[in-house]
Amino acid sequence: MSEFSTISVIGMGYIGLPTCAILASRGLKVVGVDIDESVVESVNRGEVHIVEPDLDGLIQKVVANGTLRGATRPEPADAFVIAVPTPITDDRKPDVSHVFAAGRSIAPHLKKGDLVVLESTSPVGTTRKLCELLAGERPDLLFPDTAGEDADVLVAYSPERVLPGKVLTELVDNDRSVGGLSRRSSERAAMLYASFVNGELFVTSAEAAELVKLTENAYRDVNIAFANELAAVCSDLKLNVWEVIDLANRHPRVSILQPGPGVGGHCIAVDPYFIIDAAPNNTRLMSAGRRINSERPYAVVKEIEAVLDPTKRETIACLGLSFKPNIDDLRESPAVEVVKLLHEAGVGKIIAAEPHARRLPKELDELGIEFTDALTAIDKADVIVLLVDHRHFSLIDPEALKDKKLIDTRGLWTWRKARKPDARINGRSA
Ligand code: SAJ
Repeated sequence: MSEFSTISVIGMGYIGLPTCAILASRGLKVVGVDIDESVVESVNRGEVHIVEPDLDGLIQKVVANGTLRGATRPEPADAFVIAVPTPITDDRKPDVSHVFAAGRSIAPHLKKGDLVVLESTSPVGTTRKLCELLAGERPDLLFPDTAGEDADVLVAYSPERVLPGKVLTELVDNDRSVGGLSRRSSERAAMLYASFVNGELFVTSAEAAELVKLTENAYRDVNIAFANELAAVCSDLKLNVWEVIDLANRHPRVSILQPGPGVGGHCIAVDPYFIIDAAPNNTRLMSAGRRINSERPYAVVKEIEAVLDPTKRETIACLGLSFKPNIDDLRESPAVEVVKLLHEAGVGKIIAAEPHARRLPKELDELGIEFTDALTAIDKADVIVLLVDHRHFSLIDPEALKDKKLIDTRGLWTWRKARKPDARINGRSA
């Protein structure tokens, strides 16, 4: 099998763009394709449209040296990597229409020997359906779903599993599952990833690789739900959940995650539904986990309401809007949900602060929520609700919080920062 010379990455979002950059940095000729013209234009100027550490410098470099170029339509290549969004519909069914649209767009350019790899998080069976679609569009070529090892075009699934904020290192260092629709498909896909992955590559079936990806995120969701359930239990029993978790985690086989105002982002809060949809009668735990996590913002609002003085209209400062610490991504953010629910409840005057954003997201701006920096918000507020454990907030002087009512949904000020050195009795300091 020959080496690859040109790779086409379909979709230049949170995964596609860093993948373009890494492939191009290994000397491969990469064409990044996106239907959004503004994305293509910005990439061709050597700029990035997403926030990810070190990505800007790398994109600038590979565009300047001509190894990466953006285009709005696919062109012939030796390998096509599909990294497009797979959201859920309003009734929580997987929406794989972008995957199939990408398939239709590359079909006319396929030739004998080409590889197609799907990376998007997908319901089990999607890679096979994609292959059937390609075969339907190109009856002149043989595909592995029917021709097996005699196929002209090779098709595989290999999920991304990188953590936003650490994408460039995790793309290279993480192990990867590679699931081909034939042995040759797996081998060819593994060869592509071997060009930039230092982690191990594990070959399996496309269907197993699809479920592996969904399982990783469903596992984390259920584990966060456990921490969130424990937070509710501790609230009933008037115990500090952070202390309980901290101490339970001293057990060598216990590792409880952190509770918070809910689970956000575009992966963990979404992917379990792909499994639930496929096996509704056997996913009671995952469904319960989803419910527990989605109900968290309501619990936070109740907690806020409980500390408000009913005789006056108090000011509530909501600190942090992103879906997790130290990033600017507000997608599916439980913090935004809390602010919206508070507004709906009509209690108090709400001020929001998010050090990683220049303005409020439209959905909150339209509600007339005030937006300021954290210190101003704290200064004006009677109640302070910490929604995201940004590093920035851990630097706030505790003096500024004195005499304020605090709801610390992340345990940043009330436990992690004020870790109890006096909790040990064996003389060692914490
Ligand atoms: N969260 C908690 N408590 C915790 C950990 C997280 O409440 O102890 C919340 C976060 O605040 C956030 C949400 O969960 O709202 C998700 O954050 P995350 O950091 O756990 O994960 P993501 O969504 O940024 O990235 C996940 C990762 N998956 C796993 O760790 C299994 C990443 O590796 C995947 O590549 C990514 O989903 C994806 O694209 O699927």
